[in-house]
Amino acid sequence: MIGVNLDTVCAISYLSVEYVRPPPDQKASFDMTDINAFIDDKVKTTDVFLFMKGTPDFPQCGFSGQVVQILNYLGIDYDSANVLENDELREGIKAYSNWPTIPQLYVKGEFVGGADITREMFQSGELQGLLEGKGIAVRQTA
Ligand SMILES: N[C@@H](CCC(=O)N[C@@H](CS)C(=O)NCC(=O)O)C(=O)O
Repeated sequence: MIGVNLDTVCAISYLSVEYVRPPPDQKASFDMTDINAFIDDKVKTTDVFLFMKGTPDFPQCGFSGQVVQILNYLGIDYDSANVLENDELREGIKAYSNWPTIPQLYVKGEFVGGADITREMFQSGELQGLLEGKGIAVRQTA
């Protein structure tokens, strides 16, 4: 099988998203004047929150899809926000975490990491330990 670079997958899926994105007047809006407050509220009131490209049912980037797969495999209850729907959110989450890329996974208000960190923590069992340590039920262990 020919190896596929995930950056390329992400770039391709991103381009297709841009292509189908509705014109600005139809663009979805979070209706939030203070994006920082919105992010702060989401990560502090939801046990597990994922900022991603696309949705859990339809990830629009390979990296976001990887984190979704891990969370689903572990049977975690989580909520998510699609940064492709809102440029303020897309930039705001990077500033909030001081982390330059998406996806971004939060557990009980704590930034865990992006796709690489989440995957490494999952493979080592550290992610399961972190979740269980915070009282979050994990269905599967690696
Ligand atoms: N190595 C990163 C991969 C994620 C990544 O590189 N994301 C890029 C491309 S999808 C990104 O968010 N770029 C900034 C942006 O699109 O706003 C991780 O572990 O999460």
